[in-house]
Amino acid sequence: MPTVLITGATAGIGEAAVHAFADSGWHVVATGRRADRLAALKSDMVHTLEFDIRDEAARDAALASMPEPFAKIDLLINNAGLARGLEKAQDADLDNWKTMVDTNVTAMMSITHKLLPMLIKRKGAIINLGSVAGSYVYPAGNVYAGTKAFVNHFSLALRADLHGTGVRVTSIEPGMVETEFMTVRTGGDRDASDKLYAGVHPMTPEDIAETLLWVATLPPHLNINRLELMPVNQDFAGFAVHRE
Ligand code: NDP
Ligand code: 8X3
Repeated sequence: MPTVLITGATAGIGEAAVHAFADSGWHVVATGRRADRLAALKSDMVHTLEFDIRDEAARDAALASMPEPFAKIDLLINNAGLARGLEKAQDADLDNWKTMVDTNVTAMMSITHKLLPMLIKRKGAIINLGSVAGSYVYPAGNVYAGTKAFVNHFSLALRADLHGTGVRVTSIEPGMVETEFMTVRTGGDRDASDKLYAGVHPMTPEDIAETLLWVATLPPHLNINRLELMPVNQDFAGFAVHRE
């Protein structure tokens, strides 16, 4: 069976994806920082690697330690990512901006660069977690939206470069999925998270995991380029007009 490496596997979409792929017989390499969460995922089908995705030396040491059959990656799911802060640009914390760029952009492209030779050799696949925020902006989305626009577009650019190699590339671009996303964004405010999702009937991490598995198991001649998903109760309309 093939092997998938899933970044950000300790919560939300990544964690649900670990279960979906392992339950379908895939070998899974699950990565993240929280050791206790990783320990809970470990099984015959799931090998875990603990590292901060921004730390290239730690990442490379972890990747070099992988036993067979986990060492040969067929599918990279770039899922690790976060939003920090809900302030408008003029009030935002620059450190939050840097954390988002370092994680969502720099670390994501770096692990992709690292694994590309293996993925090409194995005619594998890459699935990136972009976002609707990368296509439709909203107030206080600022740098998070910018990083996800990068992910959405980098996926298309990768696809162009990998044309002819047999490597498939997909950008998955969800709207609201109830995970730890909002709790992380607000620095631990569970109430804010509960309020955001209340009455929305948001998508679940399992909805997205099922989509990831579906994309990954399509016949090898078929490439989903990009896929945008939203809860029915979320919408992308709404140009703001300021009247003087
Ligand atoms: P969660 O906060 O629930 O999970 C985020 C995961 O990313 C965790 O496993 C976390 O692991 C990992 N992560 C964050 N920073 C680092 C780091 N520096 N090093 C290693 N791992 C890291 O969020 P979601 O499941 O919602 O988000 C997953 C992806 O989906 C993100 O890229 C997000 O932008 C995207 N997305 C989310 C949407 C949503 O509405 N929830 C919608 C659209 C896209 P740990 O803390 O253990 O390191
Ligand atoms: C997060 C999606 O709609 O909450 O990437 O901004 S949304």
